[in-house]
Amino acid sequence: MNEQYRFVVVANRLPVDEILDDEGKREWTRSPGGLVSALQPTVRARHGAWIGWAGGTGDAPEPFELDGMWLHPVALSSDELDFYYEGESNATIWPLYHDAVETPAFHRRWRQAYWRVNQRFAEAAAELAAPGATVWVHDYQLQLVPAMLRKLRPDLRIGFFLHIPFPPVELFMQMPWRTRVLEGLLGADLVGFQRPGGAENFLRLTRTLLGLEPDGDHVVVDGRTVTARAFPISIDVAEMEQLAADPQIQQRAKQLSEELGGHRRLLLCVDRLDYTKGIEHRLKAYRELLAEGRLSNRDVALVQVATPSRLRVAQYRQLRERVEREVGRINGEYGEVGLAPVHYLFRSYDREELLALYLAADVMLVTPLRDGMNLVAKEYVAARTDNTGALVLSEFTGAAAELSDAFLVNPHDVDGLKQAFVQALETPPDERGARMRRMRDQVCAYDVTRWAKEFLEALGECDRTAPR
Ligand code: ADQ
Repeated sequence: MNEQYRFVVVANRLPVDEILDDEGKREWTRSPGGLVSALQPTVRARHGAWIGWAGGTGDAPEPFELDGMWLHPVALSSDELDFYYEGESNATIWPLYHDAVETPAFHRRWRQAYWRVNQRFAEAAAELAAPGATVWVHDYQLQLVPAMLRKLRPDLRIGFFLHIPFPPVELFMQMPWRTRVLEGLLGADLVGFQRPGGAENFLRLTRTLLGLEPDGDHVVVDGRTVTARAFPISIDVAEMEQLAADPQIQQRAKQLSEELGGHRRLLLCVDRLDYTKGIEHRLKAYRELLAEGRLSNRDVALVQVATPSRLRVAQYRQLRERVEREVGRINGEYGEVGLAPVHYLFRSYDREELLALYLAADVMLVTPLRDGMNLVAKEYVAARTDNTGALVLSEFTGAAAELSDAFLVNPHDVDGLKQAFVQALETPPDERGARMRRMRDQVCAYDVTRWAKEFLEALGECDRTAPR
């Protein structure tokens, strides 16, 4: 029998990126990101493994060790990439769970691929987990894994964390295979959400769909107790602060400000190019402010970093076209030579350049139509170690519950957005500083390590027997 592990993480992606060396030989580097930094010490300490897709199609690479983690790639065929990943995960579940801000598409062959791939992940976990091990399953691509895994291995302690919002009952009911998803999640001992509202929606559904009787934060199903609670995810604060203190990054931030014209104030937006992020509403508000003369391209510049994302999905390609047309329109109508009102950067950045942008930004605009948490907002706050800067934040992000000192907005209200942009720029430095200090206290007190620790402690404490 192969080696088994006391702690297993199951996520759609492995925490690595493939690079080819000069001779075309494959190498792996750890992908940056809070989740990996939070989980790696735990994986290591518990002699653990991580199961996930490595990125390509066809046969999966052989399992390997990296930075103290045992990484176990799961294969996807190119049809499965189309149907399980781009179809069911990103064109059905993603829009539905984000308030259906884009219309979800429902196709039987997509969901069949989703079932098949979830079964593959569950089987890999069943094989790798030691007797009585803890398995932590992540996110909307793998909602059936908890029940599938429990069937194979009832001895395991299974946790599930959903990184995106869990929708209200009325929306969830649109899913043609809604009962199966719910039962899939109920295979876990602990189901974690970003916000208490997600846990409430989930527990309410167990009553509506399955006739169960949720009680407080748990529900009894098939003689087992399943707990549902909120664990708001956070960021690696120490990493942010360390980068913010780096003289080279500070120098780069100065250089960025000078390149924008020195005195011009910088409004920064950093999003994956996704229709949930409210990019179009934000650009419209900015265009109207320029049109009305309330802002001028001589005094401000907006930098929109748009990370390429899911470009094989039609809705994402169309969004890209609309955003790029709007940026062209704004620059065409309100720009001058050397003074573009919008700087649009369609690419990924390393952490250093992102940090330099955070340090250079006078105001950060984070205005999604719906977002499970939004780590960009927390990263910006963590990076502002001198308590300068201002955050405009959508009420519809998970982060808004913790960052109530931001300039909170309803992103559907264009006049409200305009008001908030101007207010964030014009509020006196004292008040901006006080707001930032309170937000920093909040983010620093609850970082991603604490998030992981609290989830795993709660999972360890789950009493899995039904109350008598
Ligand atoms: P995302 O929707 O991807 O995450 P977010 O939480 O903002 O959104 O995380 C994005 C991450 O990517 C941040 O760490 C950011 O720094 C980084 N990033 C963005 N643009 C980049 C660029 N151009 N170059 C390099 N890095 C970039 C999902 C959910 C969120 C939830 C997270 C974590 O949608 O609601 O907060 O998972 O649970």
